Amino acid sequence: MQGIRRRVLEGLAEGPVSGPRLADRLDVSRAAVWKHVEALREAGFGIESREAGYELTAVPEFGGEAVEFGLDAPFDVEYYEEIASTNDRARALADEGVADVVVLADEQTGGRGRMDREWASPSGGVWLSLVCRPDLPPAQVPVYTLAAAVATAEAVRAVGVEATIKWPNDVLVAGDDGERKLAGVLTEMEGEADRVSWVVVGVGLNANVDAGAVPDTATTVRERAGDVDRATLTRDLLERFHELRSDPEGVLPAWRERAATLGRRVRVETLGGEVVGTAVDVEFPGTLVVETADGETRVSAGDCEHLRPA
Ligand code: BT5
Repeated sequence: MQGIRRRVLEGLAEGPVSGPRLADRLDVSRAAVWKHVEALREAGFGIESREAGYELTAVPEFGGEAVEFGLDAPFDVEYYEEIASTNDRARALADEGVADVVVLADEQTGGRGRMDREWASPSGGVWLSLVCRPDLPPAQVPVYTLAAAVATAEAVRAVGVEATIKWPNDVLVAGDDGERKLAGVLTEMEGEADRVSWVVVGVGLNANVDAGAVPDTATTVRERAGDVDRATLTRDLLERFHELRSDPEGVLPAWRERAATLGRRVRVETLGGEVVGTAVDVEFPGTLVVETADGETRVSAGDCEHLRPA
């Protein structure tokens, strides 16, 4: 949202205020205030003109403005009711040089997982991609994936879903029917040997979505806790992610606290082959330490499966 529009909205949120007074306070013309009020109405905000001035009476359910309203993190949100993939749009924005923009969609028609797997993205989810330009060497980027998984797990726990994390990027919910996937993270980057140019962190969260609209191995917030206010949930997720990224070393303790993988027997498919053993720890920037029959092995990327105890 433009800076002035955001300030007009903040002004309205404080209580009824007349157009001229708001114009004075923000040091813009009355015509500009009127223009922004109209644009906010267009975006779904209820703004009544009363004797005491403009009054904010309703906030849109979801969308860019709804998420930015009261957001305590420096992100601009670009919203789509439908898009092929928010990661693709975020990559294009990253190439243009932007930073701290979130591409958000209600529905994706070409959502992607890792290695070009399909990601089911029906209407009602939270499908978003953050464009970041961290001052990090490329080798440390995995910590962003962990940070996004922690932020997502914590945000859904706040709405009553007991989520845990499977290394490296899956947010799971355990139940009688085993562990099911509630959210996933797809991190993509571009950079040189010593410095990252951009990182796009994509998060797909099955929010107000029927369980029948996602794979059998998946679950949704709707199925576990009923529908939620997606704007509040998204804000919470973004704020937690912003806090975590500002302290990369602090991500690991938070991740360990939510990990379902540590202490479990796992099978990890890596490019170099299969690793089977007990997952004993995660090390910066996101390396899984597995105790195998032949000793300790470190895995930096791969697909992890939780096995039954031997
Ligand atoms: C992931 O991949 O878990 C990363 C998913 C990232 C999706 C977000 S949505 C916003 C942004 N824009 C994009 O285009 N992508 C990102 P991976 O670990 O490879 O898991 C993929 C597997 O999860 C699939 O092969 C299915 O088995 C399963 N799956 C597909 N859709 C799912 C869903 N909605 N919920 C849970 N599991 C799903």
